[in-house]
Amino acid sequence: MKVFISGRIAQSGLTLLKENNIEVIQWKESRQITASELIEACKNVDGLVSVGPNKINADFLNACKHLKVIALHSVGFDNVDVAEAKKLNIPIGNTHGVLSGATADTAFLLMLAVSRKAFYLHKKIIKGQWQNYEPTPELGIELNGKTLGVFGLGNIGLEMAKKCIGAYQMNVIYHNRNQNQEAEKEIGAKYVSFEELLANSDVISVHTSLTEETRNKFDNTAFEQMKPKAIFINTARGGIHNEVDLIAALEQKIIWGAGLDVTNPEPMSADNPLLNMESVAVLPHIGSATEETRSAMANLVAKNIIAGLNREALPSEVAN
Ligand code: 8YV
Repeated sequence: MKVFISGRIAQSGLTLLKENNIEVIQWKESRQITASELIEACKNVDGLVSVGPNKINADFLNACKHLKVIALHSVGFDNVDVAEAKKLNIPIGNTHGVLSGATADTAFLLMLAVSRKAFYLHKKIIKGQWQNYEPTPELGIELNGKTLGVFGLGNIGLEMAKKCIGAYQMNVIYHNRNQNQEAEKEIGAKYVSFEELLANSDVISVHTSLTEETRNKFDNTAFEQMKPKAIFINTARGGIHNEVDLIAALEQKIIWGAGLDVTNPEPMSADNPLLNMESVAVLPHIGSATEETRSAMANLVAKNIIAGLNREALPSEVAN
């Protein structure tokens, strides 16, 4: 059996595939593979490990119909036409569960960095602007006892909420498509409407999938309903916020700050005005990028491939 991997994954996953006598063909260039190159590479293989934002759309799936399984090296599956894959009987695996802690760490890191303007102040030192001691330089804001609003209380949102409760005794409210009663019981989170989430949160952290329903959800209208001291954090997908509206909201001080691990588009260009703002922190989509988590992701990807090639249920399959 042959599997194509469209990028780099941790060695543990490669080893597992090889131990199962699966031949691996890997995309090794630093640039992202193009749509036509991906089709070409997948025409004669049995499985695909999709690393990065490859479009697994109807065109791709119909050109590579004989694929027995596609394993995403991500929990997000917004690039995949899941209904078409189902029609063609190609199971789609993802890395659900194994990256929640690392991604929540990234959200927490951004929240704290924004609240103390850390990235901006770091840049000032690099520019030689730390000249003397100032008792009131660019002041931050504290998080203790504040309200965290989670948009999308699933595994990652729950981990973020737990960190905020543990570190700062934050009060947690959330908005979801469906109420998460288990999480309500576990951490005492309170379900609120989207409007209430906007109006009452000191920090809003986005942990939902990108769908037609959530695309551009945080736009001008949403930012205007937030508190003037609110911090907006997004570690989910850049498409969930409108970047032009976010820049305007920060410039006009409609909200206080923003921490982004995901942008729209990605990569963000170096001249983006967000990068020069005081209460903004941006990271290059590294939510799950730790040695431990990337190794767990590679293992799960390999297990999904092995199960799919054996026509068994995948350990982590994207539900249709
Ligand atoms: C990975 C992610 O970015 O899981 C996701 O949905 O966005 C990340 O963990 C990434 O896709 C690495 O391939």
